[in-house]
Parts: sequence; structure tokens; C-alpha cells
Amino acid sequence: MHDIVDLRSDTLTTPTPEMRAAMAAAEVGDDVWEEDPTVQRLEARAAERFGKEAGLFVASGTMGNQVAVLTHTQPGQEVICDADAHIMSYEVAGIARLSLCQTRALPTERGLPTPEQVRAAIRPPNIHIPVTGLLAVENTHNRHSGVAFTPEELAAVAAVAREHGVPVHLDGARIFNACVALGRDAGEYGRAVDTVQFCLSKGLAAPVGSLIVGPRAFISRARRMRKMLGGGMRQVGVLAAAGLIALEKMVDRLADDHRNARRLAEALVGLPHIRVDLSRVQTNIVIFQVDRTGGAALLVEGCKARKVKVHAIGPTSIRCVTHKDVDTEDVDRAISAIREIAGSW
Ligand code: TLP
Repeated sequence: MHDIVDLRSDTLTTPTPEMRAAMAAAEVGDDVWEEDPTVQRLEARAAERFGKEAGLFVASGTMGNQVAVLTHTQPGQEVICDADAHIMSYEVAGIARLSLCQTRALPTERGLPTPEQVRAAIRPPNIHIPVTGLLAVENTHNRHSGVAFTPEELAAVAAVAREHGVPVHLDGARIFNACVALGRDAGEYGRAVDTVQFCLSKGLAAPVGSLIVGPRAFISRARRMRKMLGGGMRQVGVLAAAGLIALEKMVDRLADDHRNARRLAEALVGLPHIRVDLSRVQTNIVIFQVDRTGGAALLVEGCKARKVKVHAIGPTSIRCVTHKDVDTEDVDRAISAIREIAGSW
């Protein structure tokens, strides 16, 4: 039990004592010179996990996604993604500003375009229109309450892109949540797409860092893009050491977060003014609607007064994310708080 129950994001997780000890003991070198053994170990392990040739350690999920887009595309091209994709909605228009590409946002039911949608969105050769440069998919899907797609679902959309010579990037910020929820291996997701970005600093609890994995030649070009963005870090083995523990030891416990999210979502069903779609709550994210004008802000305030932090992602939408620093008692406190507030309206 914690004094404050913080459900705003799994980015709030703090490093474990084992991570801190590993950070203190890490063997380091200058990583721009590719001489940091701990970073090299992390990059190799990450690549291996996804069945890819090489990996690149980057500062954040946003940097990983944007470096991937920069590396995959040419200026003036178009990037296809779901209309609620993080890569388009929450990355400060990086695709437009850094890669000089436009996005083709497809409205979807659950966050993954269908193969037919992708087929219709890929541009035919024509002097007037942009060239499709990339298909970006997201798993699990943040804005769709953490829904998890199977490798087969990703492979089906990727196949259409590949038919047209369009590469596929997976924003797998929470791909290990999908692996745990569906009992699938990271390698199966790696096979479905060309490149993957995944985060160490969300549910896996490392303090910093993400990886891009993909073909060796792609990763070499991505390394230059990372340098251009100022992401060439030096004795960064101190961070990679925590990342290795995240990757090796923190994946299986994500099942606890999923159980807690489900517990929360199920308790919300039937509360006055609250609507939740249980079919979407497969991992550690619970998004629910508050049927009252300005309801999200009121709920955030009410919860805060009860030492529970939740996040408004729209005027009537709330997101709660479970993680290692939220236990079952904490979840029950959040449930009581929401029940009390909604019941008083
Ligand atoms: N998401 C954050 C916020 O940016 C919204 C959060 O609290 O969930 N892809 C996905 C699917 C993400 O959810 C996030 C972070 C990122 C990429 C970016 O990762 P960071 O925050 O490390 O840049």
C-alpha cells in the first residue's frame, strides 16, 4: 500500500533496488564510439529477443519512434497510421517536423487498421500524390485502453504493406504487455514487422530508455539519425544496466498489473455516470467515460482529494494505468474513491 495511489501512467514506475545496484556497478565506455559493453549487451539481448539482427538504445519511446520514422522515410512521403496512434497524436508532430512527412490517419475500431484499410490507403504511382513511405502500428494500443493484438493480426496488415514495398514499424512501447496478456513471444512480433521500438521505462520499471530493433543496415543508419538528434550518449552503460534487468526480470510480473487493471475495470461496471468497455481491458490500461459535463476534470479533482491520481485524456475520458508501484490494496482505494465520487453526483 502506498500513501498516494498514482494511476496516471506506468511511466511513473521507480527503479528496483536491483536496478540501482546494477547501475552503480555497471561497466561503461563511450557509446558514441560503440565502446560501452553494457549498452552493447543490452542492444544484443533486445535484438535477440525479437529475432532481429541489431538494436539501438535510445533515450525514450518518442526518440525511438521518431528515429525509426526518420530512417525509414524520405521527406515528402506519407506515413500511414491509426488516427489515435501515439506516433501521430503525442509526439509533438515529429513526423511532420523532423521527417518532413505527412501522416495518413485511419480511423479504426480498436487501434489497428484492417488489411483492406491499409490496401486502400497505400498510394498508387501518380505525379500528383505522395509516395507511401511507412506503415506504423501500435501494440498494445495506448488510446484504445491497452488492447493487445496478436502477431497474426499485425502480420496480416504488414503483408499488405510489404506487397507494395512499404516497410512496417511497430510502436511496441508496451509490447511485453501484449506478450504476457496473449501468451506470445516477442520474436513472433519481431517476425511480423520490419522494426520495433519498445520501452524499458514503462511497466518494466527502468528509469530511462527504449530500444529500436531491426535489420543491421537499418540500425546503422538509425544510429546516425540518433546522433543528429543529440541522442548519442556517452557512458550510458549506467542506464543500460537497469535496462538489462528490466528486460530479463520484469516482464513476467506484468501479469499482476493486468489482474489489477481488470479488477479496477470490473468494479467500475454499473457505477452511476461511468461507462467502461471491458472487452478492451486486456492489459494494464483502463480507459473509461464519465457521463457528465466536465466529468473528467471533476473526477480527477475528487480523486486527488482522496490521494488517488488519475489522468484525464479528454473532457469526459479518464485513463488509469496499473504498474509495479500500485498494489491490489491501492487499486481498491481507487475503486472506493471513484465509487464515492460518482455516487455523489
Ligand atoms: N506514453 C505516455 C505519454 O506520452 C502519453 C504515457 O503516459 O502513456 N508509444 C506509446 C504507445 C506510448 O504510450 C508512449 C508514452 C510512447 C510511445 C513514448 O514514450 P516516451 O514517453 O518514453 O517518449
